[in-house]
Amino acid sequence: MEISVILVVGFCVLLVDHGAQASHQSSRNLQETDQPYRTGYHFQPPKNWMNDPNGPMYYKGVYHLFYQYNPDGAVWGNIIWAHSVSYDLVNWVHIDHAIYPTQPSDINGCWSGSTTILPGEKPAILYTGIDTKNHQVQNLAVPKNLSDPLLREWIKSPYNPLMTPIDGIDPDLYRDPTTAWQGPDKIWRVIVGSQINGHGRAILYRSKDFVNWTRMDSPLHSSGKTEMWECPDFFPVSTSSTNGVDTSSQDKSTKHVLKASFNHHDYYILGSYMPENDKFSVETNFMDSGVDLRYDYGKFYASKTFFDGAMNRRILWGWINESDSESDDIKKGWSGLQSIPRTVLLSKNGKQLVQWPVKEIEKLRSKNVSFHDKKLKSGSVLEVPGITASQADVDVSFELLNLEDAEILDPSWTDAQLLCSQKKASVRGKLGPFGLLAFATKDLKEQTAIYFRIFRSNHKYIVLMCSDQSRSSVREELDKTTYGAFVDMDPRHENITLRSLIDHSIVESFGGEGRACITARTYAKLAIHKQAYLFAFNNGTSSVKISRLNAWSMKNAQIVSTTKRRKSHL
Ligand code: DQQ
Repeated sequence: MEISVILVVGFCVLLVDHGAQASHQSSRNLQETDQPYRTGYHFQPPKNWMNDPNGPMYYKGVYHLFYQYNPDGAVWGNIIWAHSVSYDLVNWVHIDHAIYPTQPSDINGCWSGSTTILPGEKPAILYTGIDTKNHQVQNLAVPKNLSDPLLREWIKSPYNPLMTPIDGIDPDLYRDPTTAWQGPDKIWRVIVGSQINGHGRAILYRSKDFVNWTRMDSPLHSSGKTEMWECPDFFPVSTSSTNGVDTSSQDKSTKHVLKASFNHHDYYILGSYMPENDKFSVETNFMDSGVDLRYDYGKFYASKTFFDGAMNRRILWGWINESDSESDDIKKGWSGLQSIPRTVLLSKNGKQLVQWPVKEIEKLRSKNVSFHDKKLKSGSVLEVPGITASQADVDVSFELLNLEDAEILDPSWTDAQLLCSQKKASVRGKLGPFGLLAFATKDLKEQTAIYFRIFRSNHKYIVLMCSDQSRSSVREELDKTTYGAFVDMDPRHENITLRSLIDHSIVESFGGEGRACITARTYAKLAIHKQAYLFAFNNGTSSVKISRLNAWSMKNAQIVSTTKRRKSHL
């Protein structure tokens, strides 16, 4: 029997055996009544707290996502690795938890980590354990049964912990091992996030056998301008093709990306890596020279990539935290979403990454509305009718009719987020603000605006992208931070594009074909379900044209549970 047939049968048995269809049905009913903020196609567990994505991988036809999870409540605590599997990155089955405290080296928590596929197609997880002394240490776990494509059971190494906080490492600031990579010398390398003497640092280890690890004298990289680095990620991107690159690839036409999570954001830098001496020569540094490269300029943290060999692409997952309060989360019974998985590539000019939602998500598109060549005169608000505006995918392209109308950029306006928070969607401009109003009531009392403003600076045009949550809900107590990013594009040569994935309490927006991404969490009180509308708008004095707009209602992803969990960790 073919492996795919076995898997289909296996999944079906799991689904039927445990009445998963019924549980999905009841959670959908819940969503439509008491739970306006639960999502239809973003990944969520049925209940409780979720944070970082951990160890994503593709193995024998199945995508695996592990994540930091509290099995006992909707706030952070009792952290274990929950586990879900999928054929398509869209529909998921929650299976038994993979890694939970059992050993002295993880008895107080199983924190973030990564998967490496060892030769012979053998996955291995390196993760941070919190030991009996509450110290952070690094542990190894491997699948019990490699012929089970769902990898349901994991065995911890008897040699754990493999790496410990000695020789000046602070035991509270030492965590989140990356996917390891093998050099041409067949030796494995891995980095662990830390803070030493107040500075963020990627401690480098090497190993011949994946069990005995030696710390290198020099870190892979460090920065005097940041504090603790959480969840580092280090991987190659191709400079010559749009394919993803395996973490251990020896391909020379690559650059390397180092990502670190700090200050509530995921920042990255680009450079060239030489495995011969483990030198990473960077092009720019973290928080340096005004270049502030982030995966996402809104909510997006503790992300992780993996190489998907089946589709030759690198995929990025990020944790999207809530913007409401802890007591709201306890009332909702859950907290945290995962982003839609995104493909990551180097941009054509090689200066940054570009991201795009995985193609598979498009299969959820159903009813479509489209228009072409619609002029948006100054002050216009145009409804995008006939789709489920609370659960939608929108792709729009704006043509600028009078570029010479662009306002002059004051040279002191270098902080995009600050500029957006001063020039919110309600503040009239010349070329912009124009864009979309998501989760809007008919009277626009509630609205989440994602929009652009175009400025001129000497002979260049500057494109600012904003996400303004200030009117996203009549509830006052929420965090309604406005986010912003400059989009590296020249509007003389291309239209301004925006793709937004709207899903009940989240809007993930991709500007300029994925050169700037902004994710927002919103909690409309009035604009929910059928009371939510979607509009295109132009609040600038200069007209713009929608050269094309496509919007789709999105179907629910099938995200189901198959197991009756025991009360605590299992
Ligand atoms: N979350 C994990 C840590 C990581 C942090 C704990 C980042 O391993 O540093 O849940 O969100």
